[in-house]
Amino acid sequence: MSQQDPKRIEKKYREVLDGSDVTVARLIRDLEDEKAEAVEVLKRLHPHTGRAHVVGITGNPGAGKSTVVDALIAQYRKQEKTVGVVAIDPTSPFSGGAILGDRIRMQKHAVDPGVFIRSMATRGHLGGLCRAAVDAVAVLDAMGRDVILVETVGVGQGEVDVITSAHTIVVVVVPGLGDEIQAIKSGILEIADILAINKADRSGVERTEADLNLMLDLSGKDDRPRISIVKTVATKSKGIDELADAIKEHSSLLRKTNEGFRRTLRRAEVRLVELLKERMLKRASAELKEFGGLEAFAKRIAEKETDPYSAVEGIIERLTGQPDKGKI
Ligand SMILES: Nc1nc2c(ncn2[C@@H]2O[C@H](COP(=O)(O)OP(=O)(O)O)[C@@H](O)[C@H]2O)c(=O)[nH]1
Ligand SMILES: [Mg+2]
Repeated sequence: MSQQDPKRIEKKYREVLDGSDVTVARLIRDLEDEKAEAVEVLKRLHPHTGRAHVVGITGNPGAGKSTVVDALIAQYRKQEKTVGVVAIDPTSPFSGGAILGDRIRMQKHAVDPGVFIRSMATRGHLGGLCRAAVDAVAVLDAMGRDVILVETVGVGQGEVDVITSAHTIVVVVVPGLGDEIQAIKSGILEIADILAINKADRSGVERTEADLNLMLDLSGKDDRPRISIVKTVATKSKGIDELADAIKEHSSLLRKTNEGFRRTLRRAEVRLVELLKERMLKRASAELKEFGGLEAFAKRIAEKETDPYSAVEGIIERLTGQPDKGKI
C-alpha cells in the first residue's frame, strides 16, 4: 500500500479534469482495486460530475450490444461529441472471450482521443463490479465526455444493476420467435426507454415490432412516455442515426421534466447502496476472519448450527458493539 500524497492526489485530479487518458485509465483501475488514494481523487471529482449523458445498452448475450455501441461511437464522433464506454461482462472472468472480442472490435476507435473505452469483468466473489462501473462512469463524466455508453448483459441481476443508473436505457432485442416472451419475462419493458430491434436484416422483424407494439399498448396505462422502437442493423450502421436521435429526444424529455432529476437521484442511490454493501461486507468479512470468514458462517448455516438471521444479527452486534436494533 502506497502512502497517500496530497500533491499526487491534486495532480491526478487536475489531469482527469484536463482529460488525460492515461491518468483516467490508471484511476479507474485503482478504483477497481479500491486504492485509498484513488478514492480520494474520486471524492474531489464528484462536484465535476453530472454533465454527461449516460446511456445504458442492455440485452441478451449475442443481441449485438457491442456492435450497436461501436456504431453509436462512430455516430457521436461524426457529431463531434466525445464518448466514454464502460463495457461490463459479468460472465467473463478476467480474460473472457467476449471482452477480448469487444477490444478487437473497438480497436479502430483506440487511436481517437475523443473515445475512451474500458472493459470490466467480475472480480472476486464479494462483487464490487457495479460499484466499480458506476465509479468509472463518474470519472469519465468528470473528464468531460459528452456521452457515456454503458454496456451490460441482462437486467436486475444484482451486479449488473448498474444499468438502472443510466439516464437513458436502450434494450437491444433481436427478431425471432420467443423474444417477445423473453422480453416480458426479464421485465425489460419496466426499465427500457428505447427498444432497438437489432439484426433487422433478419426475417421476422415486422412481426417482432408488431408484438412489441402490442405489448406497449397493453402496458400503456401508466403516465410514462411511450417507449420508442428503432430498427437497426448494427453491423451495417443502419438505423443508428435514428437510434441516436431517439436517445437525444429522450435526453431532452428528461431535461424538460422532473424525470431527469429523479434519475440523478436514483444514480446517487445506486452508488450509495453499492458502496455501503461493499464496505459493510468487507468489514464483516475482516471481522469474521478469526472464525473462518463468511464461508465458515455459511457452512454453519447449511449444517443447521445457526440460521441466517441469527448469524447476521450476531455479525452486526460484533461490528457495532451494540445489539442489532433491526431485529424483527
Ligand atoms: N446479421 C446481423 N448480425 C449482427 C448485427 N449486429 C450484430 N451482429 C452480430 O451478432 C454477433 C454478436 O454481436 P455482439 O455485438 O458481440 O453482441 P453482444 O453480446 O450483445 O455484445 C456478432 O457476430 C455480430 O457481428 C446485425 O444487425 N445483423
Ligand atoms: Mg458485448
